[in-house]
Amino acid sequence: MRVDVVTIFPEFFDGPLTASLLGKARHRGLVEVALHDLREHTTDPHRSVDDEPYGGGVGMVMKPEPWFAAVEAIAGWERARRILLSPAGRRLDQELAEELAGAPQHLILLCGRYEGIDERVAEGLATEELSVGDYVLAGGEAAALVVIEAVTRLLPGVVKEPASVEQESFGPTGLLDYPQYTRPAEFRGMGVPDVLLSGNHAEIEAWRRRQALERTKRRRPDLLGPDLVP
Ligand code: JA8
Repeated sequence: MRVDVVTIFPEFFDGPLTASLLGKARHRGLVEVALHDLREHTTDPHRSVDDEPYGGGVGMVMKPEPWFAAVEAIAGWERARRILLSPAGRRLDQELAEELAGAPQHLILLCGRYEGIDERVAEGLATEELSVGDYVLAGGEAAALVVIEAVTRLLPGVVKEPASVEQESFGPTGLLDYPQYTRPAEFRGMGVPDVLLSGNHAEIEAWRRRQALERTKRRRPDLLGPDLVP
């Protein structure tokens, strides 16, 4: 998988891309992430990336030219999924993350800032707009990191135990995960459900299925489908 990120803050990504799962996946060559500074694609002496909105109003709007220049300088850009992070985009979910992890294994993530981006970037450059949730961030960078992490951990060989991807919340079961415990058996007066200490694997599996279903009903009834929403 190849991911190109266009941003005015490439340094925003330094920590998250080197630490933990992403750092390891990059080190192992399972995902390649390249950062592109939008300002490098400006042509004026002030390296301007924004301007006043036509029609007036508050704030600044990001200019289209640097976006087109930055993306068109990326090899293979025409065949890539070119994703503009935006609160107005399609909401990312596990199904979309799985789709993005498949072909064409080349993503270009466009991270906007300010009050908005000239609409011609969404219309004529991006293939789609994507949001990570119904709240407004200060820019697309944190959203891009969410996309990169959600997609990377689905790539073959990134997560050691494929079973941990299969049974997790929003995984193929469509349910939230069951509660987990480890030692000690008693901690600050809080115990561990007896069934987990019983060694009875059939009973443990039945308990886990019941717990997953119960907590999904209680916390996220929307995941069980419209019929089951109270
Ligand atoms: C924002 Br500014 C900006 C750019 C992209 C996104 S995605 C999201 N939820 N908020 C804000």
